[in-house]
Amino acid sequence: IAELTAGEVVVGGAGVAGSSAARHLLAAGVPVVVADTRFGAGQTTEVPVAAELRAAGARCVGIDDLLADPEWTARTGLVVVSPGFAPTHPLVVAAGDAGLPVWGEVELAWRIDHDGWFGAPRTWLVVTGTNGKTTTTSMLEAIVSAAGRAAAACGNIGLPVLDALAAQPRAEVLCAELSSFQLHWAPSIVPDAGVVLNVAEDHLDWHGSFAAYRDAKATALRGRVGVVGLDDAVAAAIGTGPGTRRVGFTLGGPGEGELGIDDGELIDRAFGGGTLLPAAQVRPVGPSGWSDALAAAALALAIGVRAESVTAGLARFTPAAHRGEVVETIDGVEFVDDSKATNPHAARAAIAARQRVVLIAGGLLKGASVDDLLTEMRERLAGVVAIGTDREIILDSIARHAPDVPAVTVFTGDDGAVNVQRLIDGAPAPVTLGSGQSDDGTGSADLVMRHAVREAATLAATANAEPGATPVDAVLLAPAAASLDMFAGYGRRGDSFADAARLLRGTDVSAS
Ligand code: UMA
Repeated sequence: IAELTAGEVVVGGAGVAGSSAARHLLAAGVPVVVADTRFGAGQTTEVPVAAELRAAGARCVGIDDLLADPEWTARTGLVVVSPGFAPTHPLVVAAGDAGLPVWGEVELAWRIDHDGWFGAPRTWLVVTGTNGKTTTTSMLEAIVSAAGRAAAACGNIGLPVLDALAAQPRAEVLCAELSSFQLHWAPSIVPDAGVVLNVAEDHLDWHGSFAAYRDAKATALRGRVGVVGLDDAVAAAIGTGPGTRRVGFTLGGPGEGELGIDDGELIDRAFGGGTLLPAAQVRPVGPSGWSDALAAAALALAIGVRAESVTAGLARFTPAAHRGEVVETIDGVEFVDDSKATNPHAARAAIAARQRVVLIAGGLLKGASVDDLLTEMRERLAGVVAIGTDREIILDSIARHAPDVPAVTVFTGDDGAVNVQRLIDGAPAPVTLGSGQSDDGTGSADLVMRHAVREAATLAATANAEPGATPVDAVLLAPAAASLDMFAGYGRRGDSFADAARLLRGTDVSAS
């Protein structure tokens, strides 16, 4: 690979993707410089991975320190960036100005795979879309494995693609969940088959525009088979090239060349598979689970997996945590952890799977709007509890688009105390219900979550006390936002919700 012998390789970011790239390059004897903000001069905390990378032969530098060195581009043959690096990142801009190639870890993995570093090239199946990627990828891995072929779920799901390539025993089929970031930085990849599940507003701050975000996702459809979600207007409108067989899937009855649902059964009318399995057997329950199952089935069938294996793989599949898990049930109300719903589109799907909910939302909206979510889901909302950095944006949107939905906000004040405020339609200012500090050492994020869950339970109980109203079946954590303002990740946020829900058991939440 010429780019690896043209000088040093600068790896941008020492997170999951960057450290994996650095490790594999170092193992192959390529000189590597790892640049990360956390390695900068004046940064006091020693990053554990730096010691490991240094021991393997890497030079670890701060990004500003690297950019301040006028010689760096002359020494460098290639820049490998982590998915978090946007095209506007100073490292990327400087590399571009110097005419250096910029690859992501997935591009590097593709080149390495096709250069035969780890044996014959694998079969690449790519799953992308705004929502449902992880579930679809996991279902796909289950189906391919059920067919007796060694499969590895990798990419955005957590295992870097390079690590999946290097792993023993060898995986023949890569089930790669790729985010728009990863696809943007992987311009060469041509998967055997790929799917765009759906495309809704997300990561606009990174891509700069919706069109750029959509176009990044569209590259998943460059292979022999390109699968699109027909029920999503944006995905359905993405074109495929002349060499690509286009296959659609829908929750409705499938036309010729499509997969869909007829009479409660998942049906394949594209690859000759016929009836696959009853929708009622698919986990997770509900329309988004069926869509994901159809997409996974299409990709597997596209590489010759037989219908029996699709049936077997889907029948034995169980969803991962934080994706619509029921963590507690109190007085007939389920407490549902969909912490993975990190954008409005995913939150919308989570709400739509229920009849009426009290929603806990908020965190980092990343530039997305919740206006459509609230307008469309208004009838199903018995209340909203807003938390996190962007809670004001949510409250403002409720006031404008769903003023009849009761709203509560929970936040930590400057003094460290947790405040609970209720918005009352028409009132000039929110009513403060109470504030207080933890007396048992609970961290402020967990304390906010506890109050939020309690308030949500109270809103649910109040709504269910109203005669004749549609019953509230769930208190739903579907934040529509990223978690990093409060928690170490969506998993921690979901765990915090589950703990708070369990604490409620046996307490009286009816008083409002
Ligand atoms: N960094 C800098 N400067 C910057 C940005 C980042 O120095 O301007 C450094 C950070 O200090 C840190 C590292 O880069 O050390 C982090 O890199 P990263 O944010 O790109 O993340 P990784 O740890 O490499 O993980 C990435 C994906 N992260 C993102 O896309 C943000 C992981 O997806 C993925 O699992 C992993 O590669 C393996 O492929 C996570 C994610 O949040 C789950 N994905 C987004 C989503 O699902 O919505 C797209």
